[in-house]
Amino acid sequence: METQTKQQLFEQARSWVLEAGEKIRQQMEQPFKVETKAGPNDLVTELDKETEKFFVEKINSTYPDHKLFGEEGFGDEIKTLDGTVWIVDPIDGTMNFVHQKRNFAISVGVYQDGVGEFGIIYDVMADVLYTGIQGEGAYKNGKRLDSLSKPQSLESSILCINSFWALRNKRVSEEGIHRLVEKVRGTRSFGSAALEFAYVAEGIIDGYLTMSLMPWDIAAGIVIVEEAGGITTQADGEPVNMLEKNSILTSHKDIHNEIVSEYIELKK
Ligand code: 2AM
Ligand code: CA
Ligand code: CA
Ligand code: CA
Repeated sequence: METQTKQQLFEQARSWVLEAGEKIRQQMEQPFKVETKAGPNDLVTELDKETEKFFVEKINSTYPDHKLFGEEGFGDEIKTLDGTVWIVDPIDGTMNFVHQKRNFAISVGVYQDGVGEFGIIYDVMADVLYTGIQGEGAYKNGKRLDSLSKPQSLESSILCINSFWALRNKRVSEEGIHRLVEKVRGTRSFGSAALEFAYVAEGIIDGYLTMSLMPWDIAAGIVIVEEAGGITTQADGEPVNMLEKNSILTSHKDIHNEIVSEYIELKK
């Protein structure tokens, strides 16, 4: 993608994200249907579906050769990342959306032949837009994010970690996670993977560790964190696969390797 084209595509994506956010803010004033998907904790609403359809229609009519890979399945069936692929989570943090009416985001990552060109994460109720364009930096409402260039230690870090870690699990040693929670300054859990990535990029949390995220949860965040100077891998330090479910550690560069090598022990 040529620079000019990438910038134009970014501007188009940004304006659609803001438009979709405005629609959500308007429509959430009216009653909307809430359903469950895989289980009682896995919610989806009419607005998740409508928002994804909004992107599908915009992209199909404007860029018919682009593909859309989205959570609610109205886009394309994606088997490879060849060409231009929009990886979209129409509402990330649906449980927050339903219960709290805040702390949810629209997440859009645009990938060219598997490489993240730009990411956009929009905190809809706060009206805060996080963006990152490959090679051009990360921004919050247009202001450059640069706090990840300062040194960081694990002792003074805040780590986002969800209650999954407090429960028994088959894949990771709880002992290492308990040591990690004792080591860091504090832990948080915001319930929106996209916002947790954005907060890492902003430097208001120092890392986010979670066992199971899909490509649409992370596509935008990975670009924004990288452009802010951070790093994202699977929890064992391996590269992320953007076509599958991944465990994720996204963080400040100074603490990433220490967490992987000294605290995360995958069970055999
Ligand atoms: P969602 O709201 O788009 O479903 C909650 O901790 C975070 O994890 C949210 O970003 C949420 O995205 C995501 N999430 C929820 N259920 C999930 C699941 N079964 N698998 C992967 N990610 C999930
Ligand atoms: Ca969901
Ligand atoms: Ca999600
Ligand atoms: Ca979602």
